[in-house]
Amino acid sequence: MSGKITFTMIKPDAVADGHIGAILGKISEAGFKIKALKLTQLTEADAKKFYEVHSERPFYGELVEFMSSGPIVAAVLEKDNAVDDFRTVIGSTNPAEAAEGTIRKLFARSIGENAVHGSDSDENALIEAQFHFSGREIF
Ligand code: 3AN
Repeated sequence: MSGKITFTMIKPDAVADGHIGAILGKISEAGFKIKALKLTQLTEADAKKFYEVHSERPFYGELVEFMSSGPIVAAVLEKDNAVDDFRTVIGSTNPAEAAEGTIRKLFARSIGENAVHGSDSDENALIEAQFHFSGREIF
């Protein structure tokens, strides 16, 4: 699967704001195939582990609290060049700086509550997919 998959979450802000359908639509229109999908909620411990690489950053506590504050949609997506192409589709971390038409420009509330997660490398895409899904949940 390496090079062809990425992992995403529709974050609690976008789920609460009713954007699940619209975001999945943008993902499909951009040519990604859904390999795994679920509505779920991270515990505080899950969010701490998932974002461990950011544990020294000043926003870590806020990020963990936000990401465990409500339901999310987790998904594994497949496409050639999936990681980079998906980061283009979601846009910059800060929605104020995100390109027109990107998911964050359209749906994010702020830099912290920024609608979607996208893996930053092929290696992390696999780790993140396996964090959320068992083998029998990925098709
Ligand atoms: P990206 O999600 O675009 O890869 P990262 O990996 O730098 O961005 O940050 C991970 C997450 O941390 C972001 N999606 C966002 O929710 C949060 N975050 C990043 N920078 C900030 C910030 N300056 N203030 C608050 N939250 C932030």
